[in-house]
Amino acid sequence: MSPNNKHNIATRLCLLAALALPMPLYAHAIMVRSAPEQNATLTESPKQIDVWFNDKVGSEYKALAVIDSKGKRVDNKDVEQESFDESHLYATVPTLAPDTYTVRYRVVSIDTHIVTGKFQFTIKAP
Ligand SMILES: [Cu+2]
Repeated sequence: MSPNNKHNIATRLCLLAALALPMPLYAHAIMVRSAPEQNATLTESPKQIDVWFNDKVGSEYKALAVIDSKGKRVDNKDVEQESFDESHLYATVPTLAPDTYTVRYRVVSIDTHIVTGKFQFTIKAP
């Protein structure tokens, strides 16, 4: 079994444990909120993208990218973690044209697992 497979199984077991326990001691990070919200339709560009997790996440290996419908990365590559709320990451964006954008994120959970995910939002001309 490759180390990769072992990691995947460990991640699944962890996810099951997280679902089974109401308050896991070492949480597997799950995104619980974002701004813009998942699948939101906006009439003007946001100034930044925010994501919040169910627990604080590691300060290393954090990543947040905004990608337009053609696959081009458009954010300012300046992801930050809020110092007084370590569950909160944000990155700024330039003024975005009407399009559907995909936000991709990667963080390290307190339980040391790497968590990745994505969501979309749309900007429509007013
Ligand atoms: Cu985990």
